[in-house]
Amino acid sequence: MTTTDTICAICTAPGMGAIAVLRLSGSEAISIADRVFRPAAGRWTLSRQAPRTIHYGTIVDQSGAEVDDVVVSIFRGPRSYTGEDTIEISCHGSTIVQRRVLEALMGAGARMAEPGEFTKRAFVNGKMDLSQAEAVADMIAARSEAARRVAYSQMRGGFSRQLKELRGRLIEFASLVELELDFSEEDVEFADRGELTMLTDEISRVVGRLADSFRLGNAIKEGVPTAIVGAPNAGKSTLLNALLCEERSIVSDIQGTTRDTIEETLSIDDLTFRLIDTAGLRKTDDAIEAEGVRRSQAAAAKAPVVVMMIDATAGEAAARAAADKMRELLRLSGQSLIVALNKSDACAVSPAQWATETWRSEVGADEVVVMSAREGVGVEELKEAMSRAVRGTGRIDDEGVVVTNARHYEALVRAREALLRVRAGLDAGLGGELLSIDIREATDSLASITGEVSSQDVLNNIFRNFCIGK
Ligand SMILES: Nc1nc2c(ncn2[C@@H]2O[C@H](COP(=O)(O)OP(=O)(O)OP(=O)(O)O)[C@@H](O)[C@H]2O)c(=O)[nH]1
Ligand SMILES: [Mg+2]
Repeated sequence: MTTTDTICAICTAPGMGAIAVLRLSGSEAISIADRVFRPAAGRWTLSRQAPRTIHYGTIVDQSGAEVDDVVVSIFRGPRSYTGEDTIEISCHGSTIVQRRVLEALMGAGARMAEPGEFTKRAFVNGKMDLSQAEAVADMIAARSEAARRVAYSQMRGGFSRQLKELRGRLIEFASLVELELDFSEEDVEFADRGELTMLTDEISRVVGRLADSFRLGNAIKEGVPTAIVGAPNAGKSTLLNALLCEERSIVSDIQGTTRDTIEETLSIDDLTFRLIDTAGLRKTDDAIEAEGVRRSQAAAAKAPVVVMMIDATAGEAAARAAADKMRELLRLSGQSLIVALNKSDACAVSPAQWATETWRSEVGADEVVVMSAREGVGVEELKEAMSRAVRGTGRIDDEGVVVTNARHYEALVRAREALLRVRAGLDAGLGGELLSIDIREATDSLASITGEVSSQDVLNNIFRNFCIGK
């Protein structure tokens, strides 16, 4: 990718909507547009028009044939998205119209943009930092209100500001420590070790909090995998249907009805859950069912939230035995476990009588919900428990910065480890040379998030995952 030629792309999704937008960016953007644009009235060129004005006219192809009536907006660098001269063309929405306009632009000298190339240019030209550029992709892909909110806050730079400030303070110390090295003969300390310890602790706390928010952030961005597991006939498929308010999964009184995992998304408040109905867990000789059981185990192992369905009609002891058996089969670790005591409508004694707080902690569940999936009783309570399982104590509000990007998370973890080494070094009274290596590693890791330090490979990798036209 060079950043000197002029690029063009269709920015809207193909074949949808009344109007589509194409974009041209680069030093020749306006003159290329002039080659294909005829004003509706008069004889003038876009090149002579003021920036940030819009103009009505016709696109003509290389042979002079009229293609469509359009509206053209003019932006001159650096006051544009990419920081370069940019033209936006709004034409009619059909795929064929869009393609003909694009062909006309390429015929006039523009090159087709690569994925993310507009945003990459914006980054290269200093219009935004790397984490903001990545947030643009998240914004486009946002599937829930929570995902939109965290992407928007990152795009506006909330995340970058905090990191830049922390990094700035660390760099000051790094320079002082490095200055000491120049005076090593004289045994001076420019960097106050007490202050450096306090700063290291403070930054570790912030970096640690950001890194810890990734679990929630990633769940918000991708949707939270939530496995519904349990013995055959516990009512798992009935629950899936009740949550979705549709007959998605086959329900029957035959054990082993569900054989393959079924996945559907569900929004609760502003979160997206990826519900996975699984095959009932039991030992079986049927090869297909056995494969289903294996898939159930795999789904539960990967899901951060597990809803364990138990048929509660046989009473307390049987429910506890079922929970124990399933925990053993699933080997859960680190997941939020919600035990749903189902079929309360058919219970002689309501499970609410025996499913106390003590019972909950004895079966090792984070939450217990008494419900009847068939009658729709307790479904709302279960949704609330699922929502709590994801949010935990972490809050996503307008101010709360949540890390949603795996690359940022890894950089934060590296920074946290380096800071721990700095702290250990300070405690051990290590010399400046050794301290400064770890301080530099921490500042470089933080800088890689905003792109102040980044390799070409990393950049290419990031922008490759964008859509074309952004
Ligand atoms: N009384 C009562 N019956 C229920 C309830 N939920 C499910 N059932 C019944 O229990 C039987 C099994 O339900 P499913 O939803 O197919 O159970 P499953 O856990 O998906 O079973 P497998 O797919 O075989 O593992 C069906 O006859 C349902 O109608 C409930 O809340 N109350
Ligand atoms: Mg089922």
